[in-house]
Formats: sequence, structure tokens, C-alpha cells
Amino acid sequence: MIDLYYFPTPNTWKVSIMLEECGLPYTLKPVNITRGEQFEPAFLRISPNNRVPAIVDHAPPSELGSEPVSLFESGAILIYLADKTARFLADDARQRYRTLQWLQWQMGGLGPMAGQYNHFKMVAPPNEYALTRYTNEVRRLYGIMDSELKSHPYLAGEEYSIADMACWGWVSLYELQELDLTPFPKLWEWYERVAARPAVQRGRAAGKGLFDNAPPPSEEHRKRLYNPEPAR
Ligand SMILES: N[C@@H](CCC(=O)N[C@@H](CS)C(=O)NCC(=O)O)C(=O)O
Repeated sequence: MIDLYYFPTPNTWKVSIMLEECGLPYTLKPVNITRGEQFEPAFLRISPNNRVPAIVDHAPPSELGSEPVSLFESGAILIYLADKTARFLADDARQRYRTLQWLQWQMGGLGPMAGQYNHFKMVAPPNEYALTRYTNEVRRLYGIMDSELKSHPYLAGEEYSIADMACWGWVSLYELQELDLTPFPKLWEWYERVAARPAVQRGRAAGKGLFDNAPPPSEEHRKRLYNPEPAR
């Protein structure tokens, strides 16, 4: 059984989607990041960067011994699960690197840039410069995906992989983000192709409603989430 430390965000959906795709049983461990639960000492022992997702695998592959494996960073978690199940990351070295390249593109580019876009669009006081910068950057990244997807159905080629899972959750926010996808027809086709997978639908819906009755964040919670001070 795998524990998935969860808050409904694209970074966590990557992992719930992969767990669903692989048919691995998992338990959701809610971490309400709007209420500061990511700073609880027990969670920091698993995820010292105070971020979801994180996992604890209580039945790791035998070559890792019998101690549970605990991991943070969604990209590392996807690679771990792919290696554990031998799925969605090819054995063939060239194809493996091609997939990891797009996974890292998501981790270092699409995720952080779309995260900043969300912040300046939905959270921060009006800041035209920042909003324009991140809107243009997200559009540029969508253009890169659109162009890549002209020659093959999935980001790393012919096969659906962890690179698609990593990117899809971010693109799935397009309505909330008020981003127009019509200039990116190949990206849209890819989005719908991936969205049609039952495991993607289950992974995206996992934990829906889990935080519906949570009290709203206080000013202090918001400050800690959006403008935290350095850890000491
Ligand atoms: N690079 C990390 C990013 C994780 C991340 O930013 N998680 C956000 C939610 S999407 C979070 O937990 N934020 C809590 C905080 O900033 O304190 C990953 O991909 O796992």
C-alpha cells in the first residue's frame, strides 16, 4: 500500500493518475496546504521542502529492502513508480531519455511558470507586469507542446508516458486560468486524448471533496503559504 500525501493540485494529480494507471492501491493522506499542514513536523520528515505530493511506499521493490520508501518531488515519484511497475517509462535508453527530458521540462518549466501565472492571476494584488510576463511564458510553453505534438500523439513520441501525466494536470486548469487553447490545436487534441483515459479521470477526481468542509485559511496561513520566511 502506498500513502499519497495529497492536496488537489496538478503536482499531486500527476501521482494519483500514475497510481491509477498502474492499478497500485493507495491511501490519500490529506495535507491542507492552505491551513499550514505542510509545516507539521511529521509531514516535514517525509517532505522537508513542505510541499505536496509525497509518498510512502510500504511495500517497496525487494531490491530496496523492506524499509518503507519515502519520496517527495513529483518527478522523482513518477520515475520511482515507473521503475517499480516497469510502465510508462521505456526500457529502451533513447526513449527513456526522451521521456525524462519532457518530464524535466515540465518540472523546471511548465509547472513553475504556470504556478506563477496562477499566483498573479488569482492571488496577488494586481500586477500587470508579472501577469503579462507569466501569461506570455505559459503561452510560449503551450506553443512548444503544440509544435512537438504535430509529429506524434504524445509528448515523448508514440507512447503515452509519465511525461504526459506530468503535463496534463496543469493544462487541465485552462478554464479556471481563463487560457484560450484554440491557438494550440495539437495541444488540445492531446489534452482530450489523455483526458479520455479512465485512469486519468479517476486520478484527477481522487480526493474530490476531501477539503470541502475545511475552515478557510487565516491571514497568517495565507502569509505562510504565499510569503514564507526562511526556515531556521
Ligand atoms: N517541484 C515540486 C512542487 C510541489 C509544489 O509546489 N507543491 C505545492 C502545491 S502545487 C505545495 O505543496 N505548496 C505548499 C507550500 O508552498 O507551502 C513537485 O513537483 O513536487
